[in-house]
Amino acid sequence: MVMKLYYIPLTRATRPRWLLEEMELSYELINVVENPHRFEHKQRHPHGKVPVFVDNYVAIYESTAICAYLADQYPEKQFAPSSKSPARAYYYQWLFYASVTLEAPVEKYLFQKNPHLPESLSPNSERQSLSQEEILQWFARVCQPLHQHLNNNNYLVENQLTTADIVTGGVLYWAFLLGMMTEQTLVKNYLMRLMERPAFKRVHEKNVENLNYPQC
Ligand SMILES: N[C@@H](CCC(=O)N[C@@H](CS)C(=O)NCC(=O)O)C(=O)O
Repeated sequence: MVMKLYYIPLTRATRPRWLLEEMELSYELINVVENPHRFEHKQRHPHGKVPVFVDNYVAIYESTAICAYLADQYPEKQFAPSSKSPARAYYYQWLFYASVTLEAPVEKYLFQKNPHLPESLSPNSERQSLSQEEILQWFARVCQPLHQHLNNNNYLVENQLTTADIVTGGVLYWAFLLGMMTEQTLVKNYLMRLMERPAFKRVHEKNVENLNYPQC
């Protein structure tokens, strides 16, 4: 069975897709937006969201979990340090840092800048709890550890590309599209290097809808 990725362009689903492209694996991309029976998708994801990944063994959701699973399934591709190595601890640290700590202000900013997004995605009362300035300060704070690390390193773990960079790059790309990255020079340079990667370009060039804004 060919692996399947249920997808919407410029959502968090681009992260596992980017990893699949980096790993040069073959997969079927199923654009959920184009699916006239989108309600069927609720059988795959409890909230009808993307990404969802299906192979012979699993049918899972959560973009970071999918990326971590893929890295472990294909150890020969070397997208994760071996499970017993100390590097693995740092790999986990950055994977979780990206999807929990770094992403929080980016998502907050996205909803604040787009009041038209449905209330079902984020309650309106929540959206105005911080000003844009306060969210940008929050983002600058959570970028600090990355900034420090990137002072001496090109990548997050053992100075080579891992899944932690893909997930972090995916979050930073959203921040970049939202215009949040103004002062974080080293972090921005890191993102620019990631965006130069052919696999990243393939994912975004094949973006037929020509979107240039995160989709939530
Ligand atoms: N934490 C989840 C978030 C999933 C999520 O919120 N997906 C959004 C796109 S980024 C979605 O499917 N939105 C469409 C909808 O809710 O109808 C992940 O990382 O996979």
